[in-house]
Amino acid sequence: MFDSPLQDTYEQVMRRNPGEPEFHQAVQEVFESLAVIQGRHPEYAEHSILLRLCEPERQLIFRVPWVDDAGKVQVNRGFRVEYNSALGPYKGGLRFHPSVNLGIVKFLGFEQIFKNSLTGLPIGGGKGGADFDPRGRSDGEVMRFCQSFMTELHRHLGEYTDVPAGDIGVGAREIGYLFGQYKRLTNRYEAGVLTGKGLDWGGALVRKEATGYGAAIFADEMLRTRGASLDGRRVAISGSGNVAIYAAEKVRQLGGTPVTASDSSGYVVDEDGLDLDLLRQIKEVERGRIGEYAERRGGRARFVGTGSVWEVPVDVALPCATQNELDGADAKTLVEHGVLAVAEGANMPSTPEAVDLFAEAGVAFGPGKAANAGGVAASALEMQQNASRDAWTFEHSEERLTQIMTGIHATCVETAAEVGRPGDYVVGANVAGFRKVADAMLAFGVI
Ligand code: NDP
Ligand code: 2IT
Repeated sequence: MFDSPLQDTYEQVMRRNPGEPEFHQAVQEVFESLAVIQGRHPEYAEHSILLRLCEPERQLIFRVPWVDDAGKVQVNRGFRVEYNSALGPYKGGLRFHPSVNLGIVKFLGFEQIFKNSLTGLPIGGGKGGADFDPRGRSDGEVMRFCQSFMTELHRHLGEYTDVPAGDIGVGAREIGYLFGQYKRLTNRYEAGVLTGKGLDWGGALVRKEATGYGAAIFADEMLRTRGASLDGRRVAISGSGNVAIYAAEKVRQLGGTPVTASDSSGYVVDEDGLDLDLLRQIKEVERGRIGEYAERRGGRARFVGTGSVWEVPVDVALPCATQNELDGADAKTLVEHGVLAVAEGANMPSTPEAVDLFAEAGVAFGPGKAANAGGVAASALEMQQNASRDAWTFEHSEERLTQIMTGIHATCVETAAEVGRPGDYVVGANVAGFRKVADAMLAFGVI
C-alpha cells in the first residue's frame, strides 16, 4: 500500500496490534497522509520516529471493583494509554461507555497526539476510560465507581505527568468525584491534574463550551475559504451531549440554524431551529432521552427512531456523537442534498469511505483532530490558569479559543498547500501535527 520503509512500519504496527479495527483505521489514515511527504524527511525514517510514535509509551489496564445500590459487587475494566509525552504531559479525556476496550482507547490516544500538537500548546497525548455504563446509575453508584477508578489511577497522574479530562460519559459530575478522590489520596490540592472541573473549584470558563464552539468555528472558517459562512445555513448535528449542545449554540451565534440532535435511541428534527434551553434541560439536567425533546416541543419537532440523522437535507453537517457514525451511504445522501462542509466534533465519526466521498464531491471536510481540538485546547488553558492561580473572564477565554481554532485552520490550509494537496484538511492536520512531535522526538534521542 505504501512505499517502504513506510510499508514496513505499517505492517509491524498492524501485526503488533491485532483485533483493534478502530486503532488500525486511525493509523492507516495518518500513514496515508504521511505518504505525501515521504522522502522529504529521511531523518524520521532513520530514527524510526513513526514506529516509536505508534507504540504507546505506557498502557495501563486495571480492575475497578465497586458496590452497586443493591449491595452487589460489580467489576469493570479501567484503561489509561499514556501515548506520547514529547510535547508535554499526557493529555486527553476519559470515556465511560460499555463499548470501551483497549483498541478504542488506543485509537483515541493516537488521534490525541496529533490534535494536541496542532493546538500549539505544551500537551502530549493520552486517553483512558472504562467499560462502565453510567446510564441508569445513581449518583452514589457513579461516585463509588469514580472513587474506585481513581484509587488505582491516581499513582500514574500528576499535573506534570498525566492530566485526564472528560469524554463520552464523563462530565463535570464525574470529574468532581475523580478530583475529590485524587485530592484525598494525595493530600494535595493539585488543581491542574484534571481539567473540566467545576467553576467553583478550579475549573475554567469556556472549557464546557469549547469543543462544540470550536467545531462550529472551524466549519465557519472552512466555508469562508470558499466565500461563504455559517450565516443563513441549515446545520445537522448528531449527538446531544457536551459537544453537540455547544456546537449548536455557536452555530446559532454565527447565524446558522441547528435543525437536528440525536442519541443512541434516534434523532429529532426541529425545522425552526433547536430550542437549546429545552435540549439542555432534558440532556444536561435530567439526563433524559432525545425523544422527550420532541414530546415537549409542542408539535414543532419530530422524533425519528430509525434511520440516520444524515438523511435530513442540510448545508453543513457536524457529527458530534461517536466514531464511525457517518458511513459511505450517509455521505452519499449528504452529498446528494448539496452539503457544503462537514466538521467533525466527535473523534473519527466519518468512516474512510465517507471521507473519500466528501473529497471526491469537493465537500470541505474538517477531521476531528483539527475541528474538535478546541476542547483540549481549553483544557490546556485551564491548566495554565491553575498553574498561575488565576481565573480568566469568559470573553478573554473565548477570544483565546477563537484564535486557537482559526490558527489550527490556517495551519491545516498552509500545510496542505505546502505538500501539494491544497484544500485537504486531513493531510494538512496529520502532517502539521506529526512534524512537531517528530522533531521533538528527534531532539530527545532514542527514548
Ligand atoms: P457525551 O457523553 O456528552 O455525549 C455523547 C453523545 O453521543 C450522546 O448523545 C450519546 O447518546 C451519543 N453516543 C455516544 N455513543 C454512541 C453510540 N455508540 N451510538 C449512538 N450515539 C452515541 O460525550 P461528548 O459530547 O463529550 O463526546 C462526543 C464525541 O466528541 C466523542 O466522540 C468524543 O470523543 C468527542 N470529543 C469530546 C470532547 C470533549 O471535550 N468532551 C473533545 C473532543 C472530542 P447516548 O446517550 O444515547 O449514548
Ligand atoms: O477528545 C478530546 O480531545 C477530549 N475528550 C478532550 C481532552 C481533554 O483533555 O480536554
